[in-house]
Amino acid sequence: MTETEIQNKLKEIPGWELRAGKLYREFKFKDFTRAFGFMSSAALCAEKMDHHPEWFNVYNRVEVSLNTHDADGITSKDFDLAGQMNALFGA
Ligand code: H2B
Repeated sequence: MTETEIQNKLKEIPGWELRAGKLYREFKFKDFTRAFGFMSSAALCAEKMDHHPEWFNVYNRVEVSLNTHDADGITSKDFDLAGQMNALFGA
């Protein structure tokens, strides 16, 4: 996807931005249990899609970076997973 295509698609998925060539969003939760529950659900979505996030968790915070290494860039799969994560998060 071109930078313009990416910027246009980003408008459809609240909270996500382009950072270092990847789709990036920080999710914040009430506590660790909720953060980890989100990660468990997202992991099942990711596995089903065979598309896996790069992520970092400390306590109630989950930082997610998405790209498609097979394509060396951002593809519709990244937007698909980002949308599913937003749906799980509820925003
Ligand atoms: N996840 C992500 N984020 N990008 C990929 O290119 C990718 C993946 N490729 N998960 C898949 C697995 C590939 O390596 C396997 C062999 O299908």
